[in-house]
Amino acid sequence: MAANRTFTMIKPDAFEAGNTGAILKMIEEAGFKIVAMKATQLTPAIAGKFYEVHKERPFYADLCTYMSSGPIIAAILEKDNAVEDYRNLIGATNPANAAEGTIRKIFAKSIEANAVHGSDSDENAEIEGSFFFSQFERIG
Ligand code: IDP
Ligand code: MG
Repeated sequence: MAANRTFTMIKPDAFEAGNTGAILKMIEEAGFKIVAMKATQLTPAIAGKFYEVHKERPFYADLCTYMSSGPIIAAILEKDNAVEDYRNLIGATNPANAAEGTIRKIFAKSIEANAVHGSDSDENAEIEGSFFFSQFERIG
């Protein structure tokens, strides 16, 4: 996956609340192109694998339960400087600390149920995008 791409999920809280369309609108209006997208639901085991880097953190078990609690949207987004620009669009992990106008400030319910995922590096964007999408499920 090229360095101008990032990976996102619309998490169960935002999907359940019917905020998928509003979040995708913000993403497109910020200049990101959707180059892969699907609706799916993670099993606890798949969520555990996706968040394996956090397995020693105290919130890991709850996070895996939460992330498998309902449907999500997974997508690959393309834009110059995609990883950094998308992290700026979504805002801080804890919505209480997120800047005004960011996706998490507007839609997140808590530090755990924080509406969206965004990759934190080009390397992880590649790993995470490939975790969800084969080369035939994405544009380019
Ligand atoms: P990020 O999603 O902003 O990159 P990470 O530190 O990578 O934040 O954490 C991954 C996810 O784990 C967060 O998006 C959130 O859902 C959850 N999380 C992070 N910190 C906490 C916490 O202190 N309590 C509960 N859940 C947390
Ligand atoms: Mg992270």
